[in-house]
Amino acid sequence: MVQPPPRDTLFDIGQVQEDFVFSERVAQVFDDMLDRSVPFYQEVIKGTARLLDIFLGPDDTVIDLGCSTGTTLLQLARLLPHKELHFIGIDNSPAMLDKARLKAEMFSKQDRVSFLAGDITETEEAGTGAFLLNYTLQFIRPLRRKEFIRRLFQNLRPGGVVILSEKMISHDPLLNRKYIDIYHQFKLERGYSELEIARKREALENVLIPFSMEENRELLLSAGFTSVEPFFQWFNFTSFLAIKPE
Ligand code: GEK
Repeated sequence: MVQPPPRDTLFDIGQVQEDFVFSERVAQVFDDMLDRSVPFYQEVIKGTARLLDIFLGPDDTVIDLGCSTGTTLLQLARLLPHKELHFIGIDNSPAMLDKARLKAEMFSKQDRVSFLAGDITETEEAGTGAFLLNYTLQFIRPLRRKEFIRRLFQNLRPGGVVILSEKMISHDPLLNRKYIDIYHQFKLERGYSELEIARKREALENVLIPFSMEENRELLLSAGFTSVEPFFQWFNFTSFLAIKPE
């Protein structure tokens, strides 16, 4: 029987006092953390599956950049068995990759899904069908983002796609504050305490640097993507589809 993931209490008992890092302790509770911290996480994966079903062909490769414990790729492999896609996850946290490999074995998906250690900003995989960049660009230094997105564009085959999901800021100060309040409420409703939320926000302060919708859109357009459209939005969380022209 599949056990539920261990509960995320990292910021409850003050286990994390320094800046946030993707450590062994974080990896252990990560699935529960994502489930309770990312609005409509599963819906975004299902939406991604619908889009990949349209834009990818048999034998295409899907690369998940910042794949963490592999949840997205394993779900996609389950949702798109007819496409015969190859799935590769890349992450630089060994603890996350250990969990991802274990889950791939548990769900008997190790033939289709592989996980590699590496820095995603150095990705070199010419002819890729799709790059997934879900809640990860926000951890890349802002000055490096333009070059990184350009590299992804170059490595995609014509007609290939990027899926970009991020927490975003609004340049309207009132809306920005209200969206953050609504997200705060979302986490309270999922069992996090005020103190846990405040501690995590502090730990992420210098680590997670969100861009606005416009800035993310501009990053994609300036790299050469032609169609750049949001396919999902929940207050300050947005997912984009960007298509490389044929
Ligand atoms: C999901 N996409 O389930 N190179 C490689 N990995 C990195 C780098 C880097 N430079 N920087 C950060 N990471 C996943 C969730 S989590 C989002 C992504 C979050 C990795 C880091 O180790 C972590 O596993 C992941 O990016 C970000 O949809 O924790 O909010």
